[in-house]
Amino acid sequence: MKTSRRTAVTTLAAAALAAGFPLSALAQKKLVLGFSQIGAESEWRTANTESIKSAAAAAGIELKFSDAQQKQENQIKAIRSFIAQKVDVIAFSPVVESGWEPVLREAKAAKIPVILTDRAVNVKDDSLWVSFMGSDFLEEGRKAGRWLVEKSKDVKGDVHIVELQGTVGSAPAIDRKKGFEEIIKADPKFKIVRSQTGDFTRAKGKEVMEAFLKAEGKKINVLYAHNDDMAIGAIQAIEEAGLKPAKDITIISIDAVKGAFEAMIAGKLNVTVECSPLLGPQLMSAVKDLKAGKTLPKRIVTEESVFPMEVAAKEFPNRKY
Ligand code: GYE
Repeated sequence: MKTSRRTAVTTLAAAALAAGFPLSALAQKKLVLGFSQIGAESEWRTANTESIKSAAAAAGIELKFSDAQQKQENQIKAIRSFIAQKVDVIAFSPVVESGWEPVLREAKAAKIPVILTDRAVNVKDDSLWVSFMGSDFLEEGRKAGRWLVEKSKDVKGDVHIVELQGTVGSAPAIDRKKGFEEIIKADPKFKIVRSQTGDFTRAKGKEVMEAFLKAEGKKINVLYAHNDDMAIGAIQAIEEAGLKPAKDITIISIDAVKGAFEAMIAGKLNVTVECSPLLGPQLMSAVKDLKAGKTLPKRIVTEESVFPMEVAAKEFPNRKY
């Protein structure tokens, strides 16, 4: 005979009572969320981690948090350990897009729902994850491109652009490049003369910008950095080369972290495209909805704006990350 859900619950309650557990303990059984974070490569990431930890605490969800130090293999290990611990829900921010099928299939076989936060995966079978919440990176790249097109509308000659890409193979690096190129290709005066990864960090951003400056020198008109941290590192390299950031070289970046606002207020960064890391509250309500039997939307997109340096001082007090 099939046991109905009600009978099963009553039996569980009876067992709990017999074992000396107060019933309230059962009712209060905490939801457990396993979260695999990429690392701590940027100001954005630190704010994202903080948002997830504080939202879990506020929602009364037990968080098993694991830092992968930018390595996919560590993320896979963490997800396997969450499966072994039978957590209720797994969420993770995938460092790169590819290579997730096997571990996602293991989670599915264990009937543990997986939510993607921040970055997407590239898998053929979409049933391997239930929802993806985060920004539209393609649109962020387009916004950066549109700002540049508008800013350069009176420029007649070539506009030489150097690009600092994010982590190779990551969704934001792929899409921010694509979205930007899609817009600037409408006018052949825009030329990307160098493009290399700075791995989303300040140190790498500085190092690669030094190399760009050595190779191209004063030919560089624009720097497009896939995140603020790399732009901030590059600003140092530009100053050390005796040039004026935001004047001799126009600088565009993405994230809109506080460090970018400080750089804009100091007159060293021209514009930042917003990408919000504050995904914690949204993630916790999704976890609760899932456990209440609700179906989540497959895609939850974060709303964001563009902040040019002219509005930086006014906006700064409102910034939460
Ligand atoms: O832009 C960058 C971080 O995935 C959106 O990762 C995120 C990116 C963010 O390291 O600063």
